[in-house]
Amino acid sequence: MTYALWRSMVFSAAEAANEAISGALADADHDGLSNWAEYTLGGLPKDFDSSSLLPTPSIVTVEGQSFLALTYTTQNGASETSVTVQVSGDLAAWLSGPPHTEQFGSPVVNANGSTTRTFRDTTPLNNASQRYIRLQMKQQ
Ligand SMILES: [Ca+2]
Repeated sequence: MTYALWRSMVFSAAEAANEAISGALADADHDGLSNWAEYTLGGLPKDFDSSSLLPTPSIVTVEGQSFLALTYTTQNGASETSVTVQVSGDLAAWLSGPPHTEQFGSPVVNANGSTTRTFRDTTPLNNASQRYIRLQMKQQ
């Protein structure tokens, strides 16, 4: 589903024609998530629902070592967006993909068709003075 199709489904015709309401960077419900993030994460852009959509950080243990992890859910069929978990030791250089991050556990397909995934940092917390993790969403 393209952003344009989603936009036409979740907004009225008048709202869909108004960039300030339904544009990708607008936040129609003022919940802190842009419409693009709502499209990516399966939100309802006219419901104040960001708290249930935000990625969830955690610490996971692998072979006795602790790692930062991030769990997030994406809307299936959001065809124009890509999601990447990124890690950093200094908030300046953000890295993703092998060898910096790896999937933790298997993806879970939810009853509503969305998919929940967890990715973890590959740098152990015990070996680093600081580690950070975030979710990047971008148009593809
Ligand atoms: Ca919003």
